[in-house]
Amino acid sequence: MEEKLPEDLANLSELDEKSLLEVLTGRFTQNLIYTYIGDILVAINPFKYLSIYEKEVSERYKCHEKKSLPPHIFAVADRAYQSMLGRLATGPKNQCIVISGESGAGKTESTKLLLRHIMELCKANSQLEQQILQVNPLLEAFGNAQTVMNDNSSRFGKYIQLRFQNSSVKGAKINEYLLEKSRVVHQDEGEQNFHIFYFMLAGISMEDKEIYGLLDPTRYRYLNGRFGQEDVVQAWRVKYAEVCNAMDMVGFEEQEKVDMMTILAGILSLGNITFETTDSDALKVSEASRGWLKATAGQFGVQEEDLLKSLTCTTSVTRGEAIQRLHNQQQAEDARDSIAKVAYGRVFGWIVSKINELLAPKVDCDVELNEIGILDIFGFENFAVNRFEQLCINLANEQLQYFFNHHIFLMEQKEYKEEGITWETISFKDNKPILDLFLTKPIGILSLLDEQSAFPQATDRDFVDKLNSKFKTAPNFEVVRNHTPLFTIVHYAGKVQYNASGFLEKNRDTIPANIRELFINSVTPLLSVLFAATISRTGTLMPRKAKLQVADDNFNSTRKQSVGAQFKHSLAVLMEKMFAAGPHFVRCIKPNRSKQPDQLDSKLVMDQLRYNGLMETIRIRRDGFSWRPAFKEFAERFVCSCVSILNSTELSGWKCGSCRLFFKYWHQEDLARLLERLGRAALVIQKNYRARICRRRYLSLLAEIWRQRQ
Ligand code: AOV
Ligand code: MG
Repeated sequence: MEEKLPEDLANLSELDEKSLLEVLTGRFTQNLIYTYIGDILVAINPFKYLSIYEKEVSERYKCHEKKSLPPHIFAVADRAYQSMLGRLATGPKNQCIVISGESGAGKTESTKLLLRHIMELCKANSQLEQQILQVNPLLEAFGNAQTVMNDNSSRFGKYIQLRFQNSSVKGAKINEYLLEKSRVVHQDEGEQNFHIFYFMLAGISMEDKEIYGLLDPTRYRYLNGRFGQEDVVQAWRVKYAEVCNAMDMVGFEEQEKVDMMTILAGILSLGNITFETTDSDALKVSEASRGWLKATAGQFGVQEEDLLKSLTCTTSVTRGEAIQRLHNQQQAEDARDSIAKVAYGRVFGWIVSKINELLAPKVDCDVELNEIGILDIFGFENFAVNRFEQLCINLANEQLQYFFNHHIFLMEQKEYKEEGITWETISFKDNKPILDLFLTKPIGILSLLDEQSAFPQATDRDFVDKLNSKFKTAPNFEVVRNHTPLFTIVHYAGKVQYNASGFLEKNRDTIPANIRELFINSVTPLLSVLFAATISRTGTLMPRKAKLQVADDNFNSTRKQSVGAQFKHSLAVLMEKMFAAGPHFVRCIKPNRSKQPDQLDSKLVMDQLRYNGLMETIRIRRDGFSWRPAFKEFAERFVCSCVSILNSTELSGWKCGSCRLFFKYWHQEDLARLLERLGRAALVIQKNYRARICRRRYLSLLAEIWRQRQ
């Protein structure tokens, strides 16, 4: 017989790290990857298929009582959905599900399961449901890639908002954050470019290959990774068919798909263009890559001379006069890579905006829509070399950890204090100082980076020197003495050393001035649209006049926002939205670094439990009160003097403050069930109560109903 291990860590009688780890390990070895801490779900990545996601399972988790079934990701979806419908409590209607965990911990898989279950719950009309479910494979193909930490690593962050009218889904909207464009032109050892390139090369028919001008995959400089193994290629082939299918389902037009693939082919050819200097020191495209230049021009639908010009010289306009400056070899290579990055970034942004257009709710504008948002970002990263992208990714993770801390520890304990509830304060690792280190004005890391980025002559070294002098005594910053511009930040999830080479350039994200002209004149319809219009961060395609802020537009560099500033802004907007919603938390844990099933590395898991603050979370869920309705809110829902109604039930363990009640997380469900059972009787009572019927009679009626229920 297998030992029955607790499903809810908040019920642990003995609470220490050792017993916590024992329970989780014990459950993991029995393939029980989900465990609750009260209303929070802990999920350990199994790295293998488990038969716990079948249709029958998802049926059981519909409108169920949490206690009646084992912990499950579907239960989180169910709870978010019921909360949105106001069935559990009268909190905010909009909900957000926040999934956190380091790279490879299982966030994206969890997101897909949540989405799937929510679609089941709302019995979506089949076409819209299919469209919404197809969004993920599409975005993953273009926005995910193999890294050393995760074979399907999200290289962008996304917030999926499902929009509902009452109980039925009406549409969806995606916000995307900071695609790691640099991956298009460079991948570290053991990593790959975005999936779509491999899928396309493996899956495309011979005929289409010719049409798009694609050659053997091994010939492309921009592509890392082995192509030989037939099983891998076969899997990519299947994926390519899936992507094509997803595009059809979501509603992309044939021409748009063709254009998209042609642009991708163009990016690959572009990467093969190399340069050399002639004896007379002039720069030219190397003999061997003349063919690639021609191919690229064809694929991008532009004139070969124009393409050549934008690679080999810069045109700047000073007082109405166009001045041309020839590039050196390095500058030409940088120009080539910037074109590839900007083109890919635009295609990705366009896909998102197109999805948003196609999935926008088709309802009258005065109809009230409620929302469930699911946040799936790139997890915390610590590679051998950490660059600007890792800095932004880790900042986003700090922000999420702060959101968690704020909800779980700060808000809750503040209310105990305000309302005079006897409470022994639970301390937690507050990461606010790290957030401040990044975000405060005028001397946070991002502001200093912007300041340096504004000086054309400043170098990455200057930036690090500035950091060193400003933050040498800051608690979460460590100076690194080295020839390379390095610095270390002690994040909530561990120390990360950053290499600042390229920070200024990436933060400015400039593109050669004549690139836009080049692409606007492209005969490929999609390319000219991408560069004639601007895709806003919110995902809609807008005319340039209505332009908000877009990372890679640098036609007017003085007014353009830096990548860092923009990211900071979009995080702030996201947080505002999330703070206004009812939160649900899923904490993903990675069991081992080698992506193996049935292996749990105790130290690795313990580290994650610690930095996630899970011990403290258990304590607060065990001893604390996670549901704290104000008297009015409670009375409106349960219609009466709160205390007398509660006394007439057999609920125990709740407390009464000066203007709100304090409940354990399970009380919410008990009361919701009671309310439901009251059914019609409650309606009668409610009416009578409003008619100021004798209160005593009302109470006895209620007590009667409660007794019957037992
Ligand atoms: P992540 O989203 O948290 O990393 P993923 O969700 O991509 O991590 O999970 C990584 C891999 O773990 C997946 O590709 C699956 O092979 C496996 N996996 C995760 N969850 C499950 C599950 N419930 N059942 C079976 N296999 C699972 V990153 O995006 O890198 O931060 O940026
Ligand atoms: Mg992911």
